[in-house]
Amino acid sequence: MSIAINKIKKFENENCDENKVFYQAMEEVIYSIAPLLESDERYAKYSILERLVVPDRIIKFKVTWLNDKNEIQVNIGYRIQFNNALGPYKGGLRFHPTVNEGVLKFLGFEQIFKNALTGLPIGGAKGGSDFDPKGKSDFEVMKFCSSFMTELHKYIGPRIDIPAGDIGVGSREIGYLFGAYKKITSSYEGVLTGKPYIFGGSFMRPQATGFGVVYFTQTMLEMEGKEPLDGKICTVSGAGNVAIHAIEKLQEIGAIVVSCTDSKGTIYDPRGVDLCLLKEMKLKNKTSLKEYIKTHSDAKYIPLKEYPDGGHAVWDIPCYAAFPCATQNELTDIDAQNLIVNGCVSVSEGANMPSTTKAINDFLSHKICFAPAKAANAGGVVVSEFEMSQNAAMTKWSFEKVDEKLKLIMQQIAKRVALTAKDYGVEGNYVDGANIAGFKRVADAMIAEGI
Ligand code: NDP
Ligand code: 2IT
Repeated sequence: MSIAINKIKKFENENCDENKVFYQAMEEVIYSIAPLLESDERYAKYSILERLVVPDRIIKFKVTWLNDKNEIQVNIGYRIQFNNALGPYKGGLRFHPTVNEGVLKFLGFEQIFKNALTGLPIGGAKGGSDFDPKGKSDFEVMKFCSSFMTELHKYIGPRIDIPAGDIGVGSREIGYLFGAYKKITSSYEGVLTGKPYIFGGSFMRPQATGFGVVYFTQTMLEMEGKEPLDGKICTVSGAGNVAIHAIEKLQEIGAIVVSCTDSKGTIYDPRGVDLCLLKEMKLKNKTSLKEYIKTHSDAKYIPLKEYPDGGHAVWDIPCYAAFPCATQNELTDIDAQNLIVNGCVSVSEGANMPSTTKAINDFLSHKICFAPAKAANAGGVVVSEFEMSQNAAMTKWSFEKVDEKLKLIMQQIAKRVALTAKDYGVEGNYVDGANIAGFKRVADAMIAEGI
């Protein structure tokens, strides 16, 4: 442990406000891999940790675009290419006003280990902009994407770096980004994943992360000797791509999902969330969740600000399994305590790092089955890699084939994580299992590739 603590101290100056989430992600990995660093001196000899925590490059650029009133707007764009030891840089783009270098460093760092856990040949990256697609017209989003790509295209390529979606970036944005790339480079190639199906997208990419987190949870519960999800009450946060498809798969297997959230509040529907309505509201019309109760009088809408104790209403709902699928640090230690007291058995992270460090420690010390993001939400990037394969071979796989392969990989990740935890004396701790297994794969490739 002493080696790991020294490493943390060395990076303490990274802990300025903007870097807090990056530091949080880094600290978790360093603590988890301490036994590995102490048992195998190669990692110190080759300075693997020092090399891993610094991105290969941070690309930062200005994005100027015209709004519908013909006024010039300025945003900042980023691509952080973190590590390509295992394959070309791969990871999403986030368009959200909270995006800054620290947030993207945390997401890019996590992506390295997530991608390693898939067993597929993909490195880690993340990018995005502080641009807020909310309230923008379709033409404004199109103009922004086109300007963003004017700069980004210089740094990406199907064998170099392949961006995809994340918060605020779905198939519409990927479509506009692809169109701009094609126009600038005169080249039709699989440089982005998450494309609409009609021109190079894969079946099931929209569903992949949400379905994957459920497949992972099913395997984890079975391995841990817990009852399966059918007939059980589940809570989900978020109402975006990941949340909606997690709800869809949970309902399909017979679970009763009683919640969803957006940035303004929570819906609690004890009869089970009306998925058709949710899709209509969020995927088509982008309306507030508040509208849900207009047609569902049994459901309750709890505005975010009205929840008094610093916790989040969604984690105070009694459930068998919880699925945080909105954003980072949305589940605090207060929420963890509420879940534990209410008898929750399993927590699976669909979002990236939705649980705070304290919350994770509470779950682990109470023997809650806890599926960490970098393992549980890998389904999205897995199907992204399938999309790359299909594009490279100029072919299309069926929905069933993609689903079957996704399920298999999610089961394999869960088993690899559980086995690694056991091998390192921390049986049942999927956080340490995921960090050690992911780190080992990247680190061994880095050693083999030299400096
Ligand atoms: P979407 O943009 O589709 O949806 C995001 C959802 O989270 C919305 O309901 C949004 O509410 C809510 N949300 C966003 N920011 C906040 C915030 N600061 N506080 C409260 N709620 C918030 O994104 P995705 O569903 O794609 O992504 C959700 C999470 O899953 C993210 O952590 C992402 O990194 C992660 N992820 C996504 C993958 C993918 O394939 N898309 C793959 C793996 C992980 P509102 O609409 O009100 O803003
Ligand atoms: O966090 C993630 O894994 C993603 N946003 C998806 C990345 C990808 O390349 O599909």
